[in-house]
Amino acid sequence: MATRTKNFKVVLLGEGCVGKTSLVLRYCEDKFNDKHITTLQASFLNKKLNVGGKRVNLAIWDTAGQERFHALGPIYYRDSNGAILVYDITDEDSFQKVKNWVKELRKMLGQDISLCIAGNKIDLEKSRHVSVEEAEEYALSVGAKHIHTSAKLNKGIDELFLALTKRMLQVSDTQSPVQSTGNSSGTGRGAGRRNVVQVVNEDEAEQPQKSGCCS
Ligand code: G3D
Ligand code: MG
Repeated sequence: MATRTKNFKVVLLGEGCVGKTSLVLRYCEDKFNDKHITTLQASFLNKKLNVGGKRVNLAIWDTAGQERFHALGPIYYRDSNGAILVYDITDEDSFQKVKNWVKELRKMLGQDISLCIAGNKIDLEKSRHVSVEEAEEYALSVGAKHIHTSAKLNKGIDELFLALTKRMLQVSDTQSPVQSTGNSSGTGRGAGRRNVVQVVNEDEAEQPQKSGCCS
């Protein structure tokens, strides 16, 4: 049983337009600026990896923009083993949002959830508005790993998911075998297939959908 695949649920959280979907698509499908799904649903992609001889299957959950309507609740992140909190290094507000998400996750899920903070869009370094020192100090203070990424240039993304996976493995090693298999509802299906799950209330789904993201 020691070689059994570990299934982990990972959620991406952060303000709209910081690059969450781009990071997931780059990591799982090596694509950038692909057409995103535009329904008010969340989806997850599976990614298999091998860490120090351990087989891991990540179910990586991405929102479809509910965060823009403040319509993303515990139903999205419940049962998560790990979370990636994404901000845009050119947008100070998006970094403040990360702090709110960390507070909420710690309150709802405690220390069992592993956290990584991604400072995305480092290809736009000249327009940086969040200081590296502040971001790294903050991450350290909440027990999260901080990593700089660019979905555009494919920088830091493997490192980001690997760092999170190592942390989740550490946590699962200290738990009982039953708990260590992680969430089962979001994992174990065909790799590479997009899995779509309704996670918002019907009245929220009535709200208008912006077609472009950041304009
Ligand atoms: P979200 O899922 O967090 O809402 P998206 O964010 O992945 O939809 O990305 C929002 C916009 O940021 C997209 O631009 C996307 O191309 C851009 N983006 C994502 N990652 C990077 C990055 O690393 N560098 C740069 N320069 N841009 C990035 P559009 O124009 O399609 O809205
Ligand atoms: Mg998105």
